[in-house]
Amino acid sequence: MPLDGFLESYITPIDRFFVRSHHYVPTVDPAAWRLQVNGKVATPLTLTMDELKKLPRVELVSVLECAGNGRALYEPSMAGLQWTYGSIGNGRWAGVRLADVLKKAGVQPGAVEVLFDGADVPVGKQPDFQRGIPFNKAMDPNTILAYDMNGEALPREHGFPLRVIVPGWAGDCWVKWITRIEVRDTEADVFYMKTGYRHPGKGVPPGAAVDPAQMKPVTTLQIKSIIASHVDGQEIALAPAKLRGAAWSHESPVAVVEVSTDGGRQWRPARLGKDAARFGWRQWEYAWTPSQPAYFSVMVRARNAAGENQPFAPEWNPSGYGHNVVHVVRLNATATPKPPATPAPPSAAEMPAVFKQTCMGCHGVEAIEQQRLNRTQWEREVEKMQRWGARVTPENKESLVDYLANRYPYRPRK
Ligand SMILES: Nc1nc2c(c(=O)[nH]1)N[C@H]1C(S)=C(S)[C@@H](COP(=O)(O)O)O[C@H]1N2
Ligand SMILES: [Mo]
Repeated sequence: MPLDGFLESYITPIDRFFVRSHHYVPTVDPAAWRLQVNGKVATPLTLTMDELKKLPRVELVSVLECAGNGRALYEPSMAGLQWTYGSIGNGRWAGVRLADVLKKAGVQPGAVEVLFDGADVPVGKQPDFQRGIPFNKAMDPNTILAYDMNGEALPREHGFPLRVIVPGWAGDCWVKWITRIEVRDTEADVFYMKTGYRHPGKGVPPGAAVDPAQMKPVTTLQIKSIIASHVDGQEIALAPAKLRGAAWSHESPVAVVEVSTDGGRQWRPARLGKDAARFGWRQWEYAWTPSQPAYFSVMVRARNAAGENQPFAPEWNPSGYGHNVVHVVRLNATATPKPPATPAPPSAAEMPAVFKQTCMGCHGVEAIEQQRLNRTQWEREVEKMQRWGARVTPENKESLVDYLANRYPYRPRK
């Protein structure tokens, strides 16, 4: 979602909503679709959509944000989609309470986790996308199985016919296309719980390798805010300006949004938008006139009802999750502002055959172009892809790593 998506409307329209799918988007035949509920339950269930829709309908607004939103802002860089600000949207979701479905199946004592599996099929030897949440969060009345998004049937890309909505928690556990719900008395030993989407729960030395066993699954979002009306380095006139953006939190709603136009010395409250929902984002605005021709560091920070603030320095973690550093845009106030430069369109990449054959069968070139990896990191990625089924021969491996390291070298974010 481009920056203006934070400003245009309170609810993010479907055509602007980011999509993140690890595998191909499956086509589910609604007539043949069933939802299985099994594991530690008294009565395993197989439900049709009509049966599911007999349960009470609930509706709520919630931000959906990828845990990796802001990954591109970490240094040193790491592999993974180089999201800056846009892997987020504010949706209106409707469906049934997960708790109602679980109660219907009758949960047995000792349940600790509820695991979701979707209809998407992994490419090659990639691990299946299965992700769970603790049993308590599953029983929360705001955790829902949604069949509608923004007042229409859930679109294919967003999980048709059914996905999990876990308000306040990162996108990775909002499993799409769900076909099976498993109540468990142990934590599932699946890749996306034991290896993927784990966080050390504290800052670690930048660039450090951390054993996945020492990390915990990603859970809630972070208190966060963004300036969306202006971009870093922009020239502005010596005239009244309106700074605008959005702020969001997790289970505790946004309480205050503050703006500084002098590099963080003084902070003043922004005006909050009228639209609000416990798990939704809050739009904000702040009127400001630059006092003189100068280079201003404009910042925004939010605080939630629980008193949590945003940090000023990043807390680096191996997969680049949970980036919520105070957002700074530097604005050059001048009597003769130039409009922001439009970026040159990307040039069509020339691809050697080995690259096309081994990489492009599963994903597009964009997944590669955006990375900021050094040679060692590229080598590690190629080895990961080999484990995931990419056909890389020993002779090909070297030329592939050479090509990637030379054609797509590490570059700092400016
Ligand atoms: N079955 C399935 N569910 C999934 C995923 C996936 O790859 N497969 N991706 C997850 C991730 S990482 C995110 S951030 C959100 C993105 O949801 P969206 O594509 O509707 O924006 O879906 C989650 N649910
Ligand atoms: Mo994600």
